[in-house]
Amino acid sequence: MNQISGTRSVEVKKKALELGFHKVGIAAVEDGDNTEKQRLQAWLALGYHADMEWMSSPKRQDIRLVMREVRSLVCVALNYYTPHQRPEGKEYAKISRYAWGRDYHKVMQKKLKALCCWLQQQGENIQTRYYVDTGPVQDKVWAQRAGIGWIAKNSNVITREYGSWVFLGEVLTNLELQPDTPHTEHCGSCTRCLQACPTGAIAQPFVVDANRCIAYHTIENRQENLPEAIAPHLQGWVAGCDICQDVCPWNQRFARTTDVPEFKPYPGNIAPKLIELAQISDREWDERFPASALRRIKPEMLRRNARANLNAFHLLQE
Ligand code: B12
Ligand code: SF4
Ligand code: SF4
Repeated sequence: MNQISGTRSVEVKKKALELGFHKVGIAAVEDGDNTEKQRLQAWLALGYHADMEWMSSPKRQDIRLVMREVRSLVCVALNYYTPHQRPEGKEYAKISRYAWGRDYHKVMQKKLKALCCWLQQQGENIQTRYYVDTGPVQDKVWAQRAGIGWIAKNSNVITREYGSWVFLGEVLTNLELQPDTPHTEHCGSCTRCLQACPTGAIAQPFVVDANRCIAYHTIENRQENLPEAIAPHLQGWVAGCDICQDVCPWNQRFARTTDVPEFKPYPGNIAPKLIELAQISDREWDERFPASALRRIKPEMLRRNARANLNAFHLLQE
């Protein structure tokens, strides 16, 4: 049962596309190349994970500690781009595209679960486990190995067909499937993202220092106040930051509107007012963001982020 099967790989990919994933590829679990493990270790040693201690789990450096029997990963990508644009004006708060519609974990998990159920029905003793930013798995590394796209200088995976506006997930299985060729890198001599980042968070091409990243501070930082080095440079962002993706020529040329209805933005997520969010009550927060990835940003964090922007723009009436 566990022999490398080209036919089965084709069927698995066909099923993933039928379930609505926009890209699918397969990576084999092999001994040997430790490059990504070493890069993750170097990133951790520099403290670039900030307060995200969970990033140092040894499992993230060895997929077999996540699932002992794993032989292959079926990697998938789901396009979330919609053509909406944020209005100009300092009064508006900026929410990243990834969080405009329904929580991507929920959307992806439903499809990944269906893929796992189908896989398990294809033979005896087929084991599966799925993740979408939900476990100690390096989603981007596996996606690149599976040929989905390349890890770019802004550290996101870019696909030729959809740019980087894709969520990544994977199914781990004990099946030996025919692997795809890893994707090659296509940033060339471009440095637009490095130049555009307002906080210099792209410490060097391909490497993001979370301590300096607006996305980290608006989503993950739980302190009462944002650091002095970050707060004045938020440029309106209250939930994540899309600057290094917005400036990317691949995104400008190849973004395509998604066919996933759940990613249609919630009303109010494109043009919220900073002043409203700075005063949002816990109850309003709860009602306004149901089944949303924004729920990771607790009401007090959202108020803090909005206040920091108002302060930076000198719009806060004390
Ligand atoms: C931690 C994390 C963050 C942190 C740290 C970001 C980071 N770049 O690591 C913070 C909170 C800042 C963050 C922000 C965002 N995130 Co995030 N995040 C993650 C998470 C959980 C782990 C990423 C990771 O492993 N980082 C550790 C470092 C070491 O890895 P890395 O940057 O990938 O480094 C690799 C390469 O850069 C390369 N490399 C490193 N050094 C060098 C040196 C050279 C010379 C070369 C050639 C290569 C190279 O090798 C490394 C791999 O070993 C993943 C989910 C997951 N489980 O994987 C989501 C994930 C990466 N995030 C995602 C998203 C959408 C975002 C945001 C766009 C959200 C937003 N709009 O605000 C921003 C983007 C910020 C940015 N420019 O990276 C998506 C990305 C989808 C995609 N198309 O790539 C992911 C994959 C979640 C998902 N499943 O969809 N995120
Ligand atoms: S998400 Fe924003 S702050 Fe973080 S690296 Fe990209 S541009 Fe810089
Ligand atoms: S802006 Fe340029 S360097 Fe940055 S990710 Fe896009 S292509 Fe690569």
